[in-house]
Amino acid sequence: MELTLHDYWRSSSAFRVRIALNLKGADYRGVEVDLLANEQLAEGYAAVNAQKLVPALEVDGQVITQSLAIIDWLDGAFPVPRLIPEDPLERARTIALAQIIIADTQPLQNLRVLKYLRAQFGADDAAVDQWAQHWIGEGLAALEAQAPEEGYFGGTAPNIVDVVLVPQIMNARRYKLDLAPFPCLTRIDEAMHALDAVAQAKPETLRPA
Ligand SMILES: N[C@@H](CCC(=O)N[C@@H](CS)C(=O)NCC(=O)O)C(=O)O
Repeated sequence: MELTLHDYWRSSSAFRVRIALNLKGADYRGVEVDLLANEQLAEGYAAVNAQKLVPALEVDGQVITQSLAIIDWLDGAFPVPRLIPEDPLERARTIALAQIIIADTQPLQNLRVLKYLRAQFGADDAAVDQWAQHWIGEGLAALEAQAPEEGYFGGTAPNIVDVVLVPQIMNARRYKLDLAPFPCLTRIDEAMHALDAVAQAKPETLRPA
């Protein structure tokens, strides 16, 4: 099976998928879509992902978009370790937690949204930081309230919630959010960073300073 990830080193959504691919031990080839150079808006890339976003995973030429769908597919193709539980109730509860980040937090601080705030509403750096801090803080607070006191969201091993948390904490730091109110989340983030799967997927690993 040939896997090609349309990727960008600093993209938090692509970072999720890189962590999942590494946890599964799946071999893949990364192709950079440079978001700062607007390569995601090029006609050629729109043929891969009509939403003009990364990540997109090509599986033997078939494209899967949306990080949640990609991680769900990976669970089917590489069942160990499982990232989304099989049991219907556990599965629903796990996806609900992951969606706090995927659906309700990251989209509000995505590049195109922040660009629009600047271009249409004259937001400056301070206003953009305040916007990002507000929405990331809301999402992390909801997750912290449901976080385990010990171990991962997945128990003794990470699941999709732990996977999507890591890039969101990275973005929280980028927008200078105070992480003191989120002790469980920062503990999990630290544990995740000790894993080789995360170390190999990190933006700094892809693009050393
Ligand atoms: N819901 C999508 C979000 C994808 C997304 O927002 N990707 C960002 C990078 S993290 C992007 O490509 N942004 C380009 C832009 O805003 O123009 C997913 O989970 O895959």
